[in-house]
Amino acid sequence: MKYDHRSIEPKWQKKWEEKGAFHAENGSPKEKFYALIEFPYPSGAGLHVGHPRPYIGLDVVARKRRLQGYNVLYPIGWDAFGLPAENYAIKNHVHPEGITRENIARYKRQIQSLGISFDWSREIATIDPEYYKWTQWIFLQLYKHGLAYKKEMNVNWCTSCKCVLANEEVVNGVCERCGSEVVHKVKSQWMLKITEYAQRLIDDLDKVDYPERVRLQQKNWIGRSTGAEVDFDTSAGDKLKIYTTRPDTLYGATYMVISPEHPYIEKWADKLDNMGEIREYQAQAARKSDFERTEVAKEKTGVKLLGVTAVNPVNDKEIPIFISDYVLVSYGTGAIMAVPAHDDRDWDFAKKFNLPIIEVVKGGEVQSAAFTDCETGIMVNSGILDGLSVEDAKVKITEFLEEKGIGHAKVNYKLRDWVFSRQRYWGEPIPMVYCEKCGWQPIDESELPLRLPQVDSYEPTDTGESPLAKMTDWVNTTCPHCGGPAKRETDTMPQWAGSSWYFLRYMDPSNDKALASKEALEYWSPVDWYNGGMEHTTLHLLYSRFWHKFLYDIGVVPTPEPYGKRTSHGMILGLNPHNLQNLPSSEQKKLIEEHGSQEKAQAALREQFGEMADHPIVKMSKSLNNVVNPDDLVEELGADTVRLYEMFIGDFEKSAPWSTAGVKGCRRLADRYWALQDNLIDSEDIRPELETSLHKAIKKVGEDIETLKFNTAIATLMALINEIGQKGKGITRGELKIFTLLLNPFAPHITEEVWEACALGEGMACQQSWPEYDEQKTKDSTVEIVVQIKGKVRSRINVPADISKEDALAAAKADEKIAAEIAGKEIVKEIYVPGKLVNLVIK
Ligand code: ANZ
Ligand code: ZN
Repeated sequence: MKYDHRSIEPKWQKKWEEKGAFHAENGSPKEKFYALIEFPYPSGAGLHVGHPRPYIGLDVVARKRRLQGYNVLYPIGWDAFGLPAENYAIKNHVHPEGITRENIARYKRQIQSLGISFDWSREIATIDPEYYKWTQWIFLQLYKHGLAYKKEMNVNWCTSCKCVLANEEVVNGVCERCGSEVVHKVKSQWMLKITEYAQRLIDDLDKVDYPERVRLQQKNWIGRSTGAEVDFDTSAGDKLKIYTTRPDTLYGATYMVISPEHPYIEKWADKLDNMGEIREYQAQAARKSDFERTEVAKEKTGVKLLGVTAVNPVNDKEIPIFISDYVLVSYGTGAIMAVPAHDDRDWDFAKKFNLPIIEVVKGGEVQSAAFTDCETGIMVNSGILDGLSVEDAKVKITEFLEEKGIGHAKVNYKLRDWVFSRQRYWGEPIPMVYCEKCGWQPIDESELPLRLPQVDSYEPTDTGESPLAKMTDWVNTTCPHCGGPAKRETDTMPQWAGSSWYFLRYMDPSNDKALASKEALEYWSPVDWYNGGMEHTTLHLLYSRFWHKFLYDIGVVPTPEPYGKRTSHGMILGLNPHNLQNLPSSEQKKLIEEHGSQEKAQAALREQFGEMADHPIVKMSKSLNNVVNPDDLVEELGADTVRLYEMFIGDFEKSAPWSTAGVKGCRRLADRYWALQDNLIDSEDIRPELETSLHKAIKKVGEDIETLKFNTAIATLMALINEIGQKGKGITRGELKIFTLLLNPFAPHITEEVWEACALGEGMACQQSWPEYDEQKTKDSTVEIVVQIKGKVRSRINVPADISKEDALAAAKADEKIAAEIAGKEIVKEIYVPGKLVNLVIK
């Protein structure tokens, strides 16, 4: 019989769906297991082979858990609002919903063709009004609990998306999405108080099983620091409050810096003699990103305030105040005391503006460089702190400041509140209205969902108004509070809104009374295993933990954390078509000839295509035209082969380059497995010669799946099939059963077909039990021992593991090579190390 994946795969996909094989059951008495992948954003480019890697990985886990008797929930849906669809719609004059639905249909067909055991009966899309009703409902609860507020803000503005970005969406000063320049703009924005949860978001990382790198990234992003706030007197009469992590260095503070946006500048305007210069500097700073402004290496700039000075409270010295862009308005108090001897930026600034540098911690050469590695030194030039360790000095100075009423200990976080407004069309409407009399008012919950109206044009505007602002019929409404005229909010929610709670909806996807029923939430929470990309660590993963904690606080969800365990997959990479070694050999030759050498040819490519050309292997992307679409491979070699390869390609947690030759190698495993049917022995027995290998394989494959070592699990199955082949005597039904079940999570279609064709048991393979192993039987019954003569290895022999010393020595001497060497010689010493070696000393 021929292995015809083209008929087998659709056949089983249909059967599974008909039988509801992967439908999770709410409230089943079975133990539950909730596996989650980050639901896809259905982009216009369709699925490439990198996308399904995490879906297949957790599918292997989910399928194994079902075989182990769990009630498994493994759902999927669509994160379907967002800019790319909207931008495409603008360009092509179509509606974003239409093209999003088309993209969803294509993604769905592609994912289904891979036989992933998703429970399709629970499919959701964030753009469905029945779904976003609850996204809006959560927003209203946040508002009612004081966690959503509107504020005039200096925000990040992407010049190309024409839209506000959250801090997390600005990467190295450019838009995370499109790579364009990000500038600052003052706008009134809806904000969510994630900062109120900063400490709990750190603390509760101890409650969950996350990879260390994820935990660290979240902690660093939240950026807790401890220090003090100190008030400095100024000649203007106002106290200038600063935040410092090093109050111990107060005696070394020789000047102060306030951020160019600090409110005192306006307040002091009539006292300052150089307002013109200051205003010019403010304008210059506004054009820079925070990233640019705080870069250590950057040339320091600033303007000294003429007319207002400050006083260092510990020594009553008069010190100047500057404005400089390296101090951010959004962190701490927007003002610092500068300690040039022990801070790099302050040092650079002091050198440039010729300010005194006073050493206060012993150990550096502070006139030639800042001595910053000084957390453990001894204080000098510091009055009451002299001679103390830094640690003790921190305590003492804080006490001193508190006694004097001019300062106190303070914890600070880098985390900022979450900018939640987007001036775009394709998102959830924010369910708020503005009344001249009553201010911002939430709409009544009974009016949810607040549907996104149809508009004629989605063009974003340079003024920063959402396209919805033009829909006067929709915008004009009545105030829920006084009944007078009011206007709807025209900004929409960011793409991160719908994904902040979607895993809850899967638990009870068609509930119209609540986001999910209490029973469903009790039964399924928390997600047991969540796999997703590292790029979401400080975005989605943090946002959704925040929303979940809030929902926990108001009694909606039963657990403080949404996800018990998090893992992260590596990316699948493609060949860089701009790298010399990936060019067709004729072109390579031509280029090398033209430029004189391989290096020069590559340099020319770099010249043309940029730095990136030097990397032979890069992220798959449409622009590089190195994207591999799984559809052709599924058609040609089968979904099972593609699945096997995706799992075999390398360590799941690391990135790996795609290789089409590698896919074919995995097809061979499928072919050899298929061929086992030809030599089926009609016996349920496990033959002794295969027993150890089978038990070992059950153990290894099972453990490897749990630790995401899918590649070595498959390698084990490959080795086992080799061994079966070598023994050359076919396979018993009992043995084939075990092999089939071990292979099933990886290659579900072919294993179902073999299960059925060979009548290996009642029902489908996916309904069986995961095979069990006997620890005793995983131990080799024979061991290989080394035979040495005078300490040199001369041969290796196989002996029973429990062999006696006499028998081992006899077996060694009987070995052909050894027998020849010892013939006619006298053996003066015989050593046996059990299970390891025999050493014969001869004369
Ligand atoms: C005096 C000092 C002495 C400082 C010293 C550092 C070293 P982290 O640790 O990241 O929380 N700072 C405070 N507010 C700032 C702002 N709005 N913009 C830029 N820098 C600001 O950083 C806290 C330190 O960064 C503070 O401690 C302050 O400089 C500076 F040897 O105060 B330090
Ligand atoms: Zn009103």
